[in-house]
Amino acid sequence: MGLTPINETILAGSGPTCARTACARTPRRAVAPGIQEKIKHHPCFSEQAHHHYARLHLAVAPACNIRCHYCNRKYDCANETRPGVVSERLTPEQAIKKALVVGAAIPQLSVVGIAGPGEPLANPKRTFATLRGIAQHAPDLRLCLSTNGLRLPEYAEHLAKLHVEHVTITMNALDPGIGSRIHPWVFWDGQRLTGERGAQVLIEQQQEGLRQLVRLGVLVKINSVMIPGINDEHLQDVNRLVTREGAFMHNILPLIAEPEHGTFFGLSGQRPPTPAELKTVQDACSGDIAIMRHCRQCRADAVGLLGQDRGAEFDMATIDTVEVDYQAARRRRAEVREAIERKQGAAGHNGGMEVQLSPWRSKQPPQTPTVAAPPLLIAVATRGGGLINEHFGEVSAFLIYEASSQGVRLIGVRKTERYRAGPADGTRGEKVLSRAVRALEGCAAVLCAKFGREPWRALEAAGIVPNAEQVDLPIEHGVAAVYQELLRTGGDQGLHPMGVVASA
Ligand code: CLF
Ligand code: SF4
Repeated sequence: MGLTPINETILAGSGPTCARTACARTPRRAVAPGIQEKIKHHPCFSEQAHHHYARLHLAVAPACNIRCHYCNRKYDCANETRPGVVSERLTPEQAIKKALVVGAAIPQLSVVGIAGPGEPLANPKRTFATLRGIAQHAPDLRLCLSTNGLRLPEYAEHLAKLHVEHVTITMNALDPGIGSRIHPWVFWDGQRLTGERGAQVLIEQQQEGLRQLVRLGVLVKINSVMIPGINDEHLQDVNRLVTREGAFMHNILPLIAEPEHGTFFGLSGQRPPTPAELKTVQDACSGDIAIMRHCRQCRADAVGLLGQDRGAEFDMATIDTVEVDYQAARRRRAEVREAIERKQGAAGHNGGMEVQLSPWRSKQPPQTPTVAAPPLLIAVATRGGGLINEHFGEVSAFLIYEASSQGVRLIGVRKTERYRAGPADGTRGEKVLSRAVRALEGCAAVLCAKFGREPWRALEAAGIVPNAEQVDLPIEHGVAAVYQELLRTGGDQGLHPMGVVASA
């Protein structure tokens, strides 16, 4: 598709042209300056930060104290990205060295988290030794922890004392009947409690842990796994409670359940939600709490920007041979942060919540739209920096943007498998390609740095416009430009709202 340059008239007339206007339109609580400071470098707690800052997960916590029907910690594969999965388990000493080495090699590193492969607070000695070591040797790195919450009330104060500023609690239910269908048992007080008894204890501990962390000034994100037919209709209740109790953000994730993962849900045929189902629940929950829409469902040993896992570069055999000048590494991280902040300042982003709805910015004053334009979904391939800069064949997850007369906003992430990964096997390639095209269902266009011939044809055949003309442009500008082009040409192509092409 040939694209005209950005049409400033349509851009300006399509909606608000500054973040302030977007905020005014979006029912969302204001972010206090102190909180802004805490989230602006955190790739999970700030949507804008995820384009620029990296996280590291240290896999020091092998044991777990509950059972989740979506988890199997035995399964590992280099291409597998989901919580609970790791290639190497680390001692606290190894983990601290890894953090220092990664922090020198990736100066965008801003957060070090412990997220498994089991439950960090079921392995308190290892977890706290690791957190203490990082705080001592690299105090500029923020500490983060992800927990099932069972032992949170016991350790909340300890976490706050160690300056763990961000904690995620996975909370899937408030109702023990629903909870027991997800968590069949919990290990509590020396015994295994099954069914609703176990779920009840878990739920009470999670809520008490949340209250304590909020009281201690720790920012809490709630992760809820959406499981159709089990807790999908219940998640709004969870959302109301965690909002009331002071959680900062709610991340509603789709269940991952493939038979080859060997999980109960994978083997029993439990289906994940469709992207539309997930978005409906996320939209219904977005009121007075930030809704996370850019989660990548990371491995418990993930390294790098959220969309660019570099774990394979940092195995312990390699790390053991590396010498690092830690002071120089820290200075370099500070320089990189300053450079990113300057860039964000120039672009008008402040790393805060307004970026959940990021209107494109026009050089022209706003004008009244002449037409009511339909919203369209547009997929983007990026490897970071907030730019359209990834090859279609290298994408492991597309960012999905909704463009409308109101602006451009990120509404989700759709995972796929890298088309160019693995052996050049025709059958595998076809399968991966058809899965990638299916992942883009409902999208009007996909913007990448480059496409191979086969993907280009497959996308066109599916009624999805491939576009490689926005390379290295900021995502929102590229999406805005393509949106206008689609509106301009859509009449000829039978383009319908939300990206469905009538002839496809
Ligand atoms: Fe890791 Fe989690 Fe901290 Fe982020 S991940 S412990 S809050 S630093 Fe982030 Fe990964 Fe989603 Fe987790 S994208 S799975 S929400
Ligand atoms: Fe797996 Fe985490 Fe659940 Fe434990 S709490 S069973 S590690 S998903």
